[in-house]
Amino acid sequence: MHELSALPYAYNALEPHIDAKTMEIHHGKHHQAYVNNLNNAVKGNAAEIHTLIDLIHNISGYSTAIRNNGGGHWNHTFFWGILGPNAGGQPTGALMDAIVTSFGSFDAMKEQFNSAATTRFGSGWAWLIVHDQKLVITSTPNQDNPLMDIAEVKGTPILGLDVWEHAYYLHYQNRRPDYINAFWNLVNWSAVNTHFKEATK
Ligand code: MN3
Repeated sequence: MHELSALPYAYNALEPHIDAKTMEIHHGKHHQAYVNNLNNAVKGNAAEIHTLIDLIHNISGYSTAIRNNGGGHWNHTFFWGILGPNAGGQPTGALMDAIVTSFGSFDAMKEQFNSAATTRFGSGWAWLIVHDQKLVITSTPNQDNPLMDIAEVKGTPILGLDVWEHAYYLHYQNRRPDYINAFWNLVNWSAVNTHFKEATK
């Protein structure tokens, strides 16, 4: 049985960048629906005994419902974890060094990430991933992610941004670039650094 975890902060904790109503609907309705639909999709078949991460890694072997809802569950759990109040700024240490090595500067990485997030047509995600011990920016459609065996660019996500309209439409309407800029004020670099260490050890 897959379960929705409580948010690690209050619904209004990310204001003014992401409003409380958006967070309440995003976590309590959208994420909950991915969890419920995933449970329904695995019920009584071979997928039922597997962990979420096992399903994700071998997603080509499962149904579209498991791909969409398993991806939705994994992606949102990851996303809540790399956001936080009193966050933003820049990373330090080995992560900052890796960003400079891979992109030239922190701002150049941001620019490339923003471009991936802005140009992802329709619904999907932008990612900063570890790929062959290097940092790479990519994006995926729908609820796919770079851990999936079907991903065009595979790797381990250390930062991700949900660019589905449900993530920003109440407050930003059609202004996806404003939402993307606001996102940088919420990045919990300490959590991103933990993912980076895990992915490069
Ligand atoms: Mn979402």
